[in-house]
Amino acid sequence: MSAPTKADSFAETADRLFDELDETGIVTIPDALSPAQLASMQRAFGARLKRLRWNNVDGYERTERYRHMVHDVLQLDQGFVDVALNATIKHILRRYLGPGYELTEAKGWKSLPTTRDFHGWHGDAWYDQAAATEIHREIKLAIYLTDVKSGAFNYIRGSHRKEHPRGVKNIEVKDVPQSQIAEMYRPAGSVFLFDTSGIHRQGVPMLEPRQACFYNFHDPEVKLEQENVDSYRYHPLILNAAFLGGVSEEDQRILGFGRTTNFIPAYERPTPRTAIERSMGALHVAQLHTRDFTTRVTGRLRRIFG
Ligand SMILES: O=C(O)CCC(=O)C(=O)O
Repeated sequence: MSAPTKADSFAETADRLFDELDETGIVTIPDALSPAQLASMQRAFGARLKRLRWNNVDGYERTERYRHMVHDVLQLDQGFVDVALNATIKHILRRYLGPGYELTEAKGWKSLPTTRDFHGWHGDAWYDQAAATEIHREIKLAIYLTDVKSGAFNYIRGSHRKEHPRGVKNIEVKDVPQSQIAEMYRPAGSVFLFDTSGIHRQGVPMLEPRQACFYNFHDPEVKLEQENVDSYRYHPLILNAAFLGGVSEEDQRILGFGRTTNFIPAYERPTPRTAIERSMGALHVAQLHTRDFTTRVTGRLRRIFG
């Protein structure tokens, strides 16, 4: 018998990881990021976490108490694109989701320390369940950007593909043995995949800030839940040309090049303008007027006296 080739061992490893994902709903992908990639991603993500997004400054979005959101992370650093197109991950996703799967969302957040169970047990509802004749497949890829020693991602092994995803009350899972729960305490740079129909949550308590990204992969032809259409959650990916050199045809498909299925022309978020937004806008304009006035007056004084 001839010695196994590099390609054999790659496929064998990827198939073994696929089997684990298929059986338990969750699997860790070893060595998905190099230390240099991780450091660069951490820097880029950290820059976005420095301040709230406002006017001409990029930053995080804050619509809830315990999380700072960073959307569209594929813009931020090459590593965020490379991990989505990692050969082992593609091999697994092709098998699990079928050849037409795409990356449909790439975002991350900083979770703030709290003892509140604000992101409890659930399966991710994303497709139109009334129209669905099956439990549609979706995989999330999780990337830890900080060491996670508390508030880890939790997943009930084997709970995937049992029913349409929904919120799950604590009482419904009270008899699940601890040994069935994957508590993903892991160092920064860890990457894992999970089937989002399985029951999962952000663990409590969160004792220190945690930074993590979650990517979403599914078949873009599946009809979305209306709420996700209204919020434009699965908008075409926002990409950065600097990171797209030499992408293969398959990678272009995964990144949704040219796909307009979920594009909404002239989209406006159906959110009423708040008093805070109006006041901030008015204050900002007042500041611009003052600056302009001061510049003109000092210019005139300089011309007269100077
Ligand atoms: O932040 C976490 O650990 C939980 C993430 C989660 O529940 C999700 O992405 O659906």
